[in-house]
Amino acid sequence: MKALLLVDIQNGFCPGGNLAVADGDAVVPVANLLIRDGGYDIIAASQDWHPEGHGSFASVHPDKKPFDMGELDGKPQVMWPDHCVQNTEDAAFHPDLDIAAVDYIQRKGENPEIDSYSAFRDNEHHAVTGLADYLKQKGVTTLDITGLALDFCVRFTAVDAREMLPGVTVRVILEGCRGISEDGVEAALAEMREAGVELIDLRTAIED
Ligand code: VGL
Ligand code: ZN
Repeated sequence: MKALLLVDIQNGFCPGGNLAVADGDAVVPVANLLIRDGGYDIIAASQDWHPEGHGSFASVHPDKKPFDMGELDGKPQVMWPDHCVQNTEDAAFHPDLDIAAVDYIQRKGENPEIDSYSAFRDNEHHAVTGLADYLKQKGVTTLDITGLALDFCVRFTAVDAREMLPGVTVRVILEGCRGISEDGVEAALAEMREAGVELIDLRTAIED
């Protein structure tokens, strides 16, 4: 069983969004091509879904501005601009993404006290989402991951997939990802490789 997981392909991470990733919308046609031609049995998508005043927002920390380092729940935390607030346009999937083809949507980041880059669990590993159980129950053997942002949510999701889905081949399709910072992307690629994540191109994803 081959599954595709589309990470946070939302307006907020695309040009014009509140936490825009450079060229973020370039991942949309790649995702749509994978949906159409990738031969996937299952297609899942994650959606960053924060309540107003989420603790990761710089705006709730009087001494912080966006992209400063701060603390959340006593742990180091990047202070983000307000983004992907529940039921806003910023949190909606990109309008060109073929969302009708998606079988399962995993929302995350709903707890105001803790951030959740990974679609599988929060950053402190206190609570898991339903995604791992869903994929296990479907008998997934290969999980291909792509989306935004490569150095945050794609990275944490792919590393967690290796840990939480033993025996599953986990691959990240790089053409379908864009990152927030160059250094972050370098570190993310190294960490994913170290964790046994395969970094592949679009052609490989479609052909096998
Ligand atoms: C993300 C930062 C904050 C992401 C989500 O989707 O990569 N990054 N929230
Ligand atoms: Zn977020």
